[in-house]
Order: sequence, then structure tokens, then C-alpha cells
Amino acid sequence: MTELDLAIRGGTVVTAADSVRADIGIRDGRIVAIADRLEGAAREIDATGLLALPGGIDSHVHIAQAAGTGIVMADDFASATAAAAAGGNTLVMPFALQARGTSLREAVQAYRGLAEGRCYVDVAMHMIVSDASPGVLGQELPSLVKDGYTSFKVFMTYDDLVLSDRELLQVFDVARREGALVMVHCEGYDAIRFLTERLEREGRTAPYYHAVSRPEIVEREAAHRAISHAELVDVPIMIVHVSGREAMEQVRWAQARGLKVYAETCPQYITLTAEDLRDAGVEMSGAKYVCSPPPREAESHAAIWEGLVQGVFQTFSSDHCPFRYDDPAGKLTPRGRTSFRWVPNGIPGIETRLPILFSEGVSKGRISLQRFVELSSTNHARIYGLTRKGSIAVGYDADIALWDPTRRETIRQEILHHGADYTPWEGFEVVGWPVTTILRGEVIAEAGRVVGTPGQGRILDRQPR
Ligand code: DUC
Ligand code: ZN
Ligand code: ZN
Repeated sequence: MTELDLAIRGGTVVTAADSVRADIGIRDGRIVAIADRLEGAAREIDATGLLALPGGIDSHVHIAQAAGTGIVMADDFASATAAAAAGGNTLVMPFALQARGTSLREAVQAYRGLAEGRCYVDVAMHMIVSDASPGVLGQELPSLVKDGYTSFKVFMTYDDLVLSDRELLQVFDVARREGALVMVHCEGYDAIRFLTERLEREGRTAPYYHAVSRPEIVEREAAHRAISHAELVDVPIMIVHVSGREAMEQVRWAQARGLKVYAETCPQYITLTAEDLRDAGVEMSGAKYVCSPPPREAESHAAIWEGLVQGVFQTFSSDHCPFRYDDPAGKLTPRGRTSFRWVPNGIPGIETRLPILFSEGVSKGRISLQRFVELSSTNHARIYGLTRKGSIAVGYDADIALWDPTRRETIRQEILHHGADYTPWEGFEVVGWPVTTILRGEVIAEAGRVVGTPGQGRILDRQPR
């Protein structure tokens, strides 16, 4: 056997199935051996006392996305993927956003152009379909799915993105025919509008009222509607960013009926609450936490854990959607002071997703290491068709994160690499930290520093399903 390029020695190798103390041998970017003891490697990493986990896959991130007049997203592909690498990830899945009335294929090409040559971790693109016109449904969408863009997101809210029920059914029908997976943002447009207008009439316009304008009922109703439409058309769907008990129970109900309904949740729904949206001393400070769906009541965290433990959720993603706080092109946009309705929706989280799940889940004894690996990597690869990704096995890409399971860290903006100027988890204490991230056999982040190069991350082409 020719010499290994790299041997990772002495760590505990964890997959979704098991844990075993073993060396990992890597050649040409792939795992070629897992054994008790491997000899003959050009380079070695001593992983004694560390866990070797599959590199994190974050299948729901927004990067460099067009975000409305005068609003700029805080991350480009370089900063977002550098932050991802530092946070133990080796692959992220952002969206190519189709603006209504424009070509979906051109959107895909434009976002690929933004990513090309700039990424520190691998990237596989989803699409956002905002325009269910005959040309999109009849030609563009089927041909893009055939080209390997096998997942896309649709919205049940937002003026510029919302699809009507008929359009949702039409899009689901294309997905069924072409074998694509539809990710659904479940919040009901009309109910949110009704509540927003009423709150504004009452002068309740501070960031906190964002949460009041989008209560759990609104998410539950939309989740039920999306599930019903999916059943009607007989197509699998992924309900993204489930925030609390109400929507979680809709998913559980659908799964119990045998429907192919997948679900995702995110760190904000096990750690933050609607109270975080209240201005704390400083006017508009609650804007830092404005995201959709909004964080719920503290009791809701237990419901999300129930879903994580019972297998209602298959993926745990960040929904990274970063805006700078102290910036007129970000959370402090002048219009945002007139109403919560104009505060850009989204929070940064690409770098903190994994430590939060590890600490709150594994270190606190709520989930096993195997479940952590499933939720953070393996299931993302399986569901979105990422071959040779999401596990540590011979033949797989050598995408590995070495974790110190006992390391205590306090999340602070100053240690992060994202483009935002704050983190919603400032001061949050965790146990367990990713210390080295390896992409196709090359170290891309270690000891809190990003050491890879832009362009090392590839834009992956997926196979039609
Ligand atoms: N939905 C997302 O998935 N991300 C940010 C904002 C939103 O509404
Ligand atoms: Zn969404
Ligand atoms: Zn999102």
C-alpha cells in the first residue's frame, strides 16, 4: 500500500452508528483506512483525547443574498465559509435566490459566480423559487433539477416571496415529477399581515412585537397546510426551522400517518426566547434577535428537545442569515425604527451551531454522540444527496472535525469569524469545542484560526435523485 498522506492517530471515531478508538488513514483527500494502528503516513495528527466526527454539514444558510432595498447581508462566501470552517463544518448549503420575474437559472449562475474561488468549505446550492410562472414550472425548474439542483425552498410568507396555495401545489407537483425535495418556510402570510397591521395601529412597533406578529398558531396553520398539500400531491417535503411545540406536533402527526415529511430545527429554538427581542436598556437592541420564525417561550425548548430525541427532526441547521447590528444597512436600518416590520429578519449562527448542539445536547446528556452526528452531518448528506459526505468511512471524503469534548468556552463575538458585528449568544457557555477542521485531508481551521485558503472549498454538483 502506498504511503498515506495523513494519519489521524488515537482519536475516537464517531459515526451515526457507533464510536470506536481508531486511526484514520487518508490519501488523495479520501479516507482509505480505519484501523487500530496505521503506519507510514507523510503527516500525522495526534488526536489522543479527541473525538473525530464527520465534518459538520449545515444545510440551511443564507450567504450574500439580496436582502431588500438598502439592506446588505453581513457575509460574503469567503467570510461565511471561513466562519463555518472555524465552527467545525466542512460543507454548507446556501440558496440561490430567484427574484420574482427573473430567471431561476440566471440566479443559480449568479450565486455560483459569487461563490467560485472564495470558499473555505464545500458548498452545494439550493434554490429559492419565488416565481411559479409557466416558464419556471415548465422549463427552468425541471431542467435545473435534472442538472442536480435537487432541493429548493418556497415561502408561505413575505410580500416578495410568498406563493399562493395553488402555486405551492404546482411547485410540489414539479418536485414530485422531477424527484426534488421542497423545503417549506411555514408561516401564514395573511395572518401575519393582519396581526402586523393591528399592532402598528396600536403603536406597538418595537422589535419585540415581531414575535407577537408571528405566534406559533401562524406557524402551525402553515405547517398543516403545507403537509396537506404535500399529501395531496404525494411529494416529500422538508419543513425548515421548526420553532416550537405547535409545528413540531404537526410534523409528528404527519410522520405518524406515514407521510414523507422531514423537519429541521435550529439553535435559536433551544436557547433563545421571545423575551430576547425586548429592548434591553438600549433602544432597538431587540433587533439583534429578530428572525423568522421568532424564538418562542422558554417551555418551547423542551418541545424541540422532545422532537430531537424522538426523531421528529432529521436535521439541525443554523439558518445563518446575518446582518450587522450597528449599521444602517443592517438591523439599525432607519425604517426599522418606525416598525419591526422593516427590521431585516435573520441572525448569524454558522459558527456557533455545532458547539451549541454539542453542549446542550451531548454534554448535558440529552442526546448521544451518534444522534449528534446524525443531526449535524449524516442526515444532511443523506437527505440532500451529497455522496461521500457526512460519515467517516472508507471511500468517503476526508471531511473531519476533531472535537475536544471537555473544553469549556464562552461564545463571544471577538472569537468568531463571521461578518456580523455581534452574536446572539454573547456570553453563552459551552462544554465541547471543535479544535481542528479537516477538508478532504487538509487542515482548514485549527486552534481558533482559519488556515485554509479561499477556493479550497469546492462547489459541488449533485446527481439527480
Ligand atoms: N427564513 C429563513 O429561512 N431565514 C431567514 C429569514 C426567513 O424568513
Ligand atoms: Zn425561512
Ligand atoms: Zn433561512
